[in-house]
Amino acid sequence: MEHGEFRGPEKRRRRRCLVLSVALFVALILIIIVAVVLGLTLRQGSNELKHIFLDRCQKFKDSNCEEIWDAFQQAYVNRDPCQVPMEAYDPLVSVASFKPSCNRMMFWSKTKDVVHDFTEKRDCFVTLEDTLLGSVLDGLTWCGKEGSNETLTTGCPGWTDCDNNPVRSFWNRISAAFADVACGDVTAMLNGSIITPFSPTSIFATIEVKRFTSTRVSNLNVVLVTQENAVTNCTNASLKNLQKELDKGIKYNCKEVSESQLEECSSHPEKPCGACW
Ligand code: DVN
Repeated sequence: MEHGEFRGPEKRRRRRCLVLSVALFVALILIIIVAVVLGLTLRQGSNELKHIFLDRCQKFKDSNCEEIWDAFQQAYVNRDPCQVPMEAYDPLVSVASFKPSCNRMMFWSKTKDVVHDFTEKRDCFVTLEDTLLGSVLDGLTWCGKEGSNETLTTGCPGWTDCDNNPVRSFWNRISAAFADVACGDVTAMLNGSIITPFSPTSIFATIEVKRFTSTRVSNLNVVLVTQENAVTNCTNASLKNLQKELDKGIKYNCKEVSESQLEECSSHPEKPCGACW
């Protein structure tokens, strides 16, 4: 066999090796680029959340925001995001405790937008979302994972994916703390456009109402927000359940108030607080 005959296959083999080596090298570079971009994105998400948290926290005078951030993080960092019970946030509630606002506390259920539209325009009521802990994370999502000290803001379990997820446990825990300081006349804005304004699975029902005690709370005033197509009224069966759930000694009353009446009242912040219903 002529020496030259080896050159053909040998040449082709070398060329194949070269192409394969270049392909592997390019693939390795791409993997490194993806890993770095992913790492930066995750870190950016974590830094962004902390920035928002501290920015909102600093609106509350005399708050040690770094200490509050550290107490917040310890609840979920380096933990399975479906194994974060509400008690994990106990140290956070300790460093950012709630102050009672007797006769001004507003609870709500299925009325998030209308209640905050109302309370923002008039300085009559305080909702959980008006407090430090209720505002720093409102509308945000976060979690951790085992083996990492990162705060993740993507790839986290959703509200219903598992009970003990970081976001739901946070809202459950601070809702409990807010209800624990409820005092005097307490108001609850409920939704008259749904069949069960007092939903048995809501935070208001499962956590907050259960913590109203007649030693502090004298009245629960339900404001049932109705629209033209009102679905229900104050005789609703679920509201009767609410009355049964209430601690004995807390007086209950309910008023149907149209959304338009609330809007009209909001546009006249000079009106006395009690004039809207
Ligand atoms: O009294 C209020 C307030 O103090 C708060 O702490 O708890 C009470 C409101 O909770 P709620 O009674 O369960 O009323 P909602 O309207 O069913 O739920 C309140 C919020 O929980 C929702 O607005 C959701 O927050 P979001 O996404 O609008 O920022 C969240 N939520 C409840 N069920 C959810 C859910 N988010 C996603 N999926 C669900 N199934």
